[in-house]
Amino acid sequence: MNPQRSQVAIVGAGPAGLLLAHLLAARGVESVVLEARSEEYVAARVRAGVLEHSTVQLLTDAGLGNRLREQGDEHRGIHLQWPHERHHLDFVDLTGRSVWVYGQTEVQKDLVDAAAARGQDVRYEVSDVALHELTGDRPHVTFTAADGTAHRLDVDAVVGCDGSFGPSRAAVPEGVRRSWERTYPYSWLGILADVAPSTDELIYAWHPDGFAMHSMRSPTVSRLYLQVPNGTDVAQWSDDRIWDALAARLGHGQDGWELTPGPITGKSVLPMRSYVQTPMRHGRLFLAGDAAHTVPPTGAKGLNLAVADVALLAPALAALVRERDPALADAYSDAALRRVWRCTHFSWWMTTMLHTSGDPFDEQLQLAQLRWVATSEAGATGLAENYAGLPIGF
Ligand code: FAS
Ligand code: PHB
Repeated sequence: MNPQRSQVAIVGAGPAGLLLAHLLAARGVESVVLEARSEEYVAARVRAGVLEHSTVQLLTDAGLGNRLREQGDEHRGIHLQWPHERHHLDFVDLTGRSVWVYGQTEVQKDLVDAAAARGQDVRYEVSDVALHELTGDRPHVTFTAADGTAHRLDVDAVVGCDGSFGPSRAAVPEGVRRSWERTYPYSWLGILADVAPSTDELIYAWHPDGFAMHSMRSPTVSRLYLQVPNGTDVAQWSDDRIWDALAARLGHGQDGWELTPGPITGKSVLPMRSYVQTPMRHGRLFLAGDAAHTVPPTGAKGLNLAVADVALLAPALAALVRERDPALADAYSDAALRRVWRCTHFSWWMTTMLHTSGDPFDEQLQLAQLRWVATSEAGATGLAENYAGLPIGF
C-alpha cells in the first residue's frame, strides 16, 4: 500500500484545499493534497468572481495578492436595478469596505503557482479516496494514485475540502451529522463573453421576466447571468435569445444606458441550493468550504466562505499538530458556523429578493424591499456590510 506519513491530508485541490496547504506551510505544517481531477481541469472551472474585503486582505497577507492587485478591479459597490430605476450602493461610503472583481480561476492560478514554488505535495487524478480511523489513534487516508498504485497516508488530521460531491461529508457518521438544505425553484444561465463590460460595477437586476446580473472578468471579458427554470437545456438558448433577455432585464435603453452584446465563449446552467452540514469537525476530520456548505451565488459568498473557513482552520491545525494544543480545533466548528449561517442567510435573502416566481404578491414585496434597501441608509448598510463581508472571525 505504499505507506507514507504526513501531518495533514487535504482532500480537494480547489481554493479551500490549496489555500489551506499554503497557510499550513507558512506555519511549518506539512500536508499532502489529494485531487480527483487534473490540474488543468480544476484551473479551468469558471466559478466565483467577487472577493470580499477580508478575502483580499488575507490573500495579500499570505503573499498571494500581487497579481490580484495588479489585474483585479476594486469596486466601491453594486447597482440595484428594477424597471425604470437603478440605484448605486456605495459600500465604501457605507462601511469603509470595498470588494474586488478577480475570478476564481485567477485565484486558483495564484494558489497553484505558490504551491509549485514551495514544492507542495499535490497528487492529481487520484481515485478511491477513503478516510479511516477518524476518531482512532491512527487517522489515515487510502487512495489510488494516477498511475494505478494503491497508497496509504497516515496523518494527524484529515481535512475535507472536496466540495459538494466529495467523500468527506458522508465520512461524518449519520448519527453525528445534521444538515439543512433548500433547493430554489430556478437556476442561473451564466455566460462568458468577449466584450467590454457595459457597466463600471456589477448590476443586480429584478425584472418580471426574471433576475439578471452583469458582472465581468476584465476590461475585455464580461460575465453575465440570467434566471432560468430548473432543468433548462442551455442548447435552447441561442446567443441572440440570451442577449435579448439580458437587455430587457438589465434595462437596456433606460436613461440612455445600453447593453453591448458580443461573442459568447462559454455557457452553463447552475442550479441554486443552500446547504449546511454540522458539525464541521468530527474527531480528526475537519470540513472546509463547499464540503460543509453551499450557497446560491447571488450573494457572492461561496468562495469567500471557503477562505474564511480556512483562515480559522489553519491556526487551529497548527496548534493541534505542532503543540498538541486542541483548543482552537475544538472551537473551529462553532466559530466557522457563525459566519456560515450569516452568509447562508444573506445569500438566501439576496436570492429571494431578486428572483421572481410569478406570484404577484411576492413581486410587490420584492419591489418594496428593493426600494427600501436602495433608498434607506439603514437598508443599504445592511446589504453593504454583508456583501463586502464581515471581518473573519466576527
Ligand atoms: P471546490 O468544489 O472548488 O473544490 C473541491 C475540489 O475537490 C474539486 O477540485 C474536486 O475535484 C475535488 N474532489 C471532489 N471529490 C473528490 C474526491 N473524491 N477525491 C479527491 N478530490 C475530490 N461562488 C460564487 O461566489 N460565485 C459564483 O458565481 C459561483 N459559481 C459557481 C458555479 C459552479 C458550477 C459551482 C459548482 C460553484 C460555484 N460557486 C460560485 C461556488 C464556488 O466558487 C465554491 O464556493 C468554491 O469553489 C468553493 O471552493 P472549495 O470549497 O475549494 O470547493
Ligand atoms: C461572478 O462574477 O461570477 C459573480 C459575481 C457576483 C455574484 C455571483 C457571480 O453574486
